[in-house]
Amino acid sequence: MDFKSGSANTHNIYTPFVSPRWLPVTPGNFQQSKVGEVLKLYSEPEAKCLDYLMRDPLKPFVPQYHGLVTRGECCYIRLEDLLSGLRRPVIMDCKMGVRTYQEDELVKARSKTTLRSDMYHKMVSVDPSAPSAEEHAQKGVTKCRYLQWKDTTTSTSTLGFRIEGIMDGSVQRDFRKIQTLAQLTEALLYFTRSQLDNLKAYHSRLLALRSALKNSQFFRTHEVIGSSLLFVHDHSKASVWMIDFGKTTPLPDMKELQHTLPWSEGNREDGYLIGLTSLITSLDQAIDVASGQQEDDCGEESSFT
Ligand code: I3P
Repeated sequence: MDFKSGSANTHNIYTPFVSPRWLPVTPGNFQQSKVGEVLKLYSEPEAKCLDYLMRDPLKPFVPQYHGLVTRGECCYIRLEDLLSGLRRPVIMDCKMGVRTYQEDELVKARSKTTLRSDMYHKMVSVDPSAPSAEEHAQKGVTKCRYLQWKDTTTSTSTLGFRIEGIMDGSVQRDFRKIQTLAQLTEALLYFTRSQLDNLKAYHSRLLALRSALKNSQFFRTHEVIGSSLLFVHDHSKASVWMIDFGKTTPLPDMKELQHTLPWSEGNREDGYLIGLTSLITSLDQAIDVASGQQEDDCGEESSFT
């Protein structure tokens, strides 16, 4: 194609660091469109996935895809705006899977050693002892090294997903310390302010998603990397969406994935269902805690009546 397109990135529209609505960090990647639609810079892998998803049982869990549009010299993907009509949405972005780099990225990284100073600095700001002596001397790390480091120091490699950010007026991105289901449950209670209706709505939506994934030809035949589940609630309305397919690719040779198996290089397993199970289990626990809190509150109220 003749127009500029996006790299196979997984940046999403709704987390505020890249949103056209709130402080864009990568403003070129997104554009406002007519009401009810957002435009995301074109990437071929993502457009192909969305096209397929519109004919798959996962369709109700994905923002509706309305084809492509050209603005100036750039091409954009036209997507349903998941926040349309919401007055004060609270958002959580969970990046799914036990790894956030493609097997191809690993292979390329072995032959190409482009150093990223931005990633070196991000690494040092979290843990000054993380880079090797050589990386300190170069003041740079490869992208793959950074992504692998981030995956193993967050819940990605243990729980099969990580919370990338929560937006409730202000943005919070520091969920790196979450390593256990108990800590995840706490984060979910914080995100929903222990509102039982929202917790239950999220829980049943994830159960419905799990059933749809079982019946999905798309899911069986794709390595899903760097894709997020976007949790959105606004007062009582709560829903979850699958977004960001820039690094999701079809498997070669009619191969199919389980999405539950541990990854070893070559098997292309992504651990997506490991992450989904962690989320469902934790939501179960959060519902128990919130129900208990509600009963306590009722008990306290009735003791005064
Ligand atoms: C970014 C994050 C993104 C990645 C991006 C990283 O790190 O890992 O997933 O984009 O790479 O900078 P962080 O969240 O710690 O800031 P992709 O998933 O699209 O590779 P990039 O800077 O090359 O876009």
